[in-house]
Amino acid sequence: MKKKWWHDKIAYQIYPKSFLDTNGDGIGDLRGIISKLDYLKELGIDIIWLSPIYQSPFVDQGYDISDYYKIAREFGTMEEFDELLEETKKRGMYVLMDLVVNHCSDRHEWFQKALADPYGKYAEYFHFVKGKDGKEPSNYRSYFGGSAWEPVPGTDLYYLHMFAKEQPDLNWENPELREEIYKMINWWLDKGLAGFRIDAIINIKKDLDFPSFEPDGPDGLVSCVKMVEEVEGVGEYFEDIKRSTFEKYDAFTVAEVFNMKEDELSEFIGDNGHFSTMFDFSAHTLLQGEKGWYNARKLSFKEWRDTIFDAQKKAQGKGFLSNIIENHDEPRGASRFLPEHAQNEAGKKMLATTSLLLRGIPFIYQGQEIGMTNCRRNDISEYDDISTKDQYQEALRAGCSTIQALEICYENSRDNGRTPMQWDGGKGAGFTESAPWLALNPNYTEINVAEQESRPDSVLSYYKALTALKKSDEYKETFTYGEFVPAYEDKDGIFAYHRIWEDGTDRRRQDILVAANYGTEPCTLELGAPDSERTGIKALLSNTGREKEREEQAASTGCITLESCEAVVLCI
Ligand code: TEU
Ligand code: CA
Repeated sequence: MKKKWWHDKIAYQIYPKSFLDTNGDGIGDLRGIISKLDYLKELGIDIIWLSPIYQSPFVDQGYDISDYYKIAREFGTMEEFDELLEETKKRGMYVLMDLVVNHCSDRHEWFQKALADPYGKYAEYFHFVKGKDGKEPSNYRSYFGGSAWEPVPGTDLYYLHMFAKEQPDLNWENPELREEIYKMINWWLDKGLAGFRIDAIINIKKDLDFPSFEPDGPDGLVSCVKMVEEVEGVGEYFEDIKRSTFEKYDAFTVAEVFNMKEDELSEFIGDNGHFSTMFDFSAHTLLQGEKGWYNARKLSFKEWRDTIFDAQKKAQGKGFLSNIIENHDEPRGASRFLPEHAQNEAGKKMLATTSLLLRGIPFIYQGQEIGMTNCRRNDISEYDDISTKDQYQEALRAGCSTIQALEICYENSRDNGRTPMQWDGGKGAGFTESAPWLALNPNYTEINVAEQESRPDSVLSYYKALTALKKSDEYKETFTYGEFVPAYEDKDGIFAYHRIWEDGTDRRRQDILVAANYGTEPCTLELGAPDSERTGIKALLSNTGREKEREEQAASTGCITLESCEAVVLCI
């Protein structure tokens, strides 16, 4: 594999609205981000991905862009953005923007012009399609519920929106539209961006016949994803984008891809792939319900671990995945992936250990580094997220009580990841001095940065140790390029793997074992016969401060015992 500048980097996702408010309007802002760059640097972060900060009516929290060339007033000014870029450069850091080009906002000038002249040039920027027998052109359900078609007033046309009706889909078939988008991407890259996280990109290719499919729900509709799965040729668009933009700048791109066809991985993220990398969502999609959140599946440890292992094995030798525990669309990983008995600091550190040292680029989501958790609400009106509101109704329609439906939102809501960052234990959690745009998780009094910064055994301190280890001169090569080899797969509750690196030229070899016990009982692992060239086993990190103890045990018995919720990183 060709070496790339971003292979050994650690990334961090900022959800700007909830990061830090510096002007007292309850909304996070660019100034807030600038003021925390040293915090991120200390955490070991190289790349910062900002969820959308463009001008937007915020129907879908900025994923509905009304002007791609403007910074949302709520977040600050273009001058502040330039300052942010400059300040990150000073610190040797990189910035990614969110590229949302499957759709824009219905308030975007293009869409406004299209509505004003539904048969004119700008209508061609969207999918304006004639209805069938006075009804929608097809039976697609949008991702946020209801028909994916909305009437164009005063005509027999409908426009397509795979997400909210305020997010009309762009017509990628139109070369003029593509040129507009490329121009915009290059404009941002010229400013000095390192690249983009690319939103919902698999959806850009449509079957222009818009065929209807067998309904998959009582509403008589079928998820619009069905059309995406059936249609061929999205890769040609991806190549066109890459050649016209990213490639010229050696930009880093991380794609949000669901529903990729099996066997396309190399095409997507290989040496000459469409993108630098893409998120591994395999563990997240595993839990998705067939019908929605209300029938989301319960997690079995083994299935979860095996799914991650599978994704790792498939990517090996092909490309680099980007590994996440959570993001702004997902519940908090500490609440979702940790079994009840492990929902504590040791458990959170264990989850970090097994995730961050996988092969690939780790993306830490804001608040994950202090172990922020899901947040319970008492009424649906306390939620903001458009998808949560839809899924709540969906659960009620399926026969759930309001209490059950709220429980479902507690477990699955996208707002779980969007509650404001918990900087300290004071009023407003150090996030704001006024009322936050979305209510804080009340546990900020216990879980917050200030408390954890002052405590060497905190989750935050551990994250710092973990990123430092991953980037250390001595082990960096292995953590970056080392082969991923699963271990002790037959042991109940054990999540373990080796990272093995061999340098063909000077015959150096490093074998690092990452092992964690997600079970409730202690478990002993045999380390195998010692290698003749081995100079001794070294414990590089332990989430319970047992480095010495495990080293001695390994040296004297050839085994290590992991207590429940214990994780250890050994160089063997
Ligand atoms: O998400 C794309 C997407 O497919 C989501 O519907 C995802 O499946 C869902 O959020 C899981 O609950 C991206 C963004 O990450 C998301 O925030 C936006 O709402 C969406 O695109 C539309 O831009
Ligand atoms: Ca603000």
